[in-house]
Amino acid sequence: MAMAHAQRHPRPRHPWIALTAAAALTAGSMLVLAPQSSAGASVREGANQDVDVEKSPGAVRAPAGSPVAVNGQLELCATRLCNAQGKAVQLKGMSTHGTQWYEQCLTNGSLDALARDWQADVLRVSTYVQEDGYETDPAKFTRIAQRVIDQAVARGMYAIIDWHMLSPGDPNENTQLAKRFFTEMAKKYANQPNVFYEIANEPSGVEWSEIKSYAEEIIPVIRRYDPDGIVLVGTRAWSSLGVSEGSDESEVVDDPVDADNIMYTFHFYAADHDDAYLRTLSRAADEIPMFVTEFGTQKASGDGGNNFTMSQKYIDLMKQKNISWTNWNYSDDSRSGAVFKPGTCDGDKWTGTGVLKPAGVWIRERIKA
Ligand code: IDC
Repeated sequence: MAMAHAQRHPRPRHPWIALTAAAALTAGSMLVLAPQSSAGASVREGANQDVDVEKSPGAVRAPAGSPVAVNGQLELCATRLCNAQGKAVQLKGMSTHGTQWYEQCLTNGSLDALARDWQADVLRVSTYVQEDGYETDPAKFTRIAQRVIDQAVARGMYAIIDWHMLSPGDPNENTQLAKRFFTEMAKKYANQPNVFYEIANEPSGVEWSEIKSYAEEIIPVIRRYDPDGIVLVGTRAWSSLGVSEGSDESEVVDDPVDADNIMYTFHFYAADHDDAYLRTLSRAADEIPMFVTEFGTQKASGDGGNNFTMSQKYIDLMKQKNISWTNWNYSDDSRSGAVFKPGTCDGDKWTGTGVLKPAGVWIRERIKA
């Protein structure tokens, strides 16, 4: 699948993109040839072949020049996300909407647009647990998530496997389902360097200690099959690091999850979440690894007017501190935060700005930047 896809790519613009990731990993002197500033956004347009990417115990294929070919298996170095060469990277991309509602927005065409036109490094695939999601048909929603993740993998993007628990807000209410889901995911993706496991989208109404114990129950389930996959842990009060329930990052900093190679998530909606939230994220990122797996330029409803001024402050902070991010969401839902104009997902035109709402135009520019 990756091969077939890659053959449609244009000829390399730069001779050095033929450098394979495997060669890059072994030939230190050649590393200077590869762009090091971001997750490889500037090289992927030229991809025209697959290359080997190391992932213990073997190697997998990824399109040359793609984010995964350039950066390989990621890992944590202190509080930063680093690539296989030990260099800090910032991944930027989009989150899907709930796949129970907007699977039709996740096609070969739309994912080509995300990888090539938007030049995204990462796709977050949101499997809701409730609201007609996973709990109604685990096999079906596992199949959908794997189908979409496989398409991201074929394009050399990273993928976040998002267990989109939202209501009820206690992740422990879904522990058995979560174990089933993540066992199947970790088994399937154990040899892929592409995936992150996001084990709890947005806990709410529950103490950090409860989230932490949930994480310490789920992480070994994943690690049994995928020992070096990075796990993303939601934080208290809709992944606000506690701020939306009157707390702050100190509860996590003082009592971190007992596991390696994990990051914590922070979500914000810029028209609601102002400088107090921004400062919390900034402080936290100096102490613990942070990944913004969801944000919007509008209100927390995902709708209403965009606050691009506040959004830019977050974008600047995240760039400065190498905080990776995925924006909510890659669908044509009528709300302002869904990037496509309504009806787009019924057609086959995905590229450019004509199909986008204002938030989509704005976020595409920032992913491409
Ligand atoms: C919203 C969706 C909307 C859906 C609602 C409830 O846009 O269509 O009806 O969820 O499922 C979050 C959540 C995310 C929300 C989003 C916007 O993680 O599921 O999506 N949001 O409200 N946290 C803060 C905002």
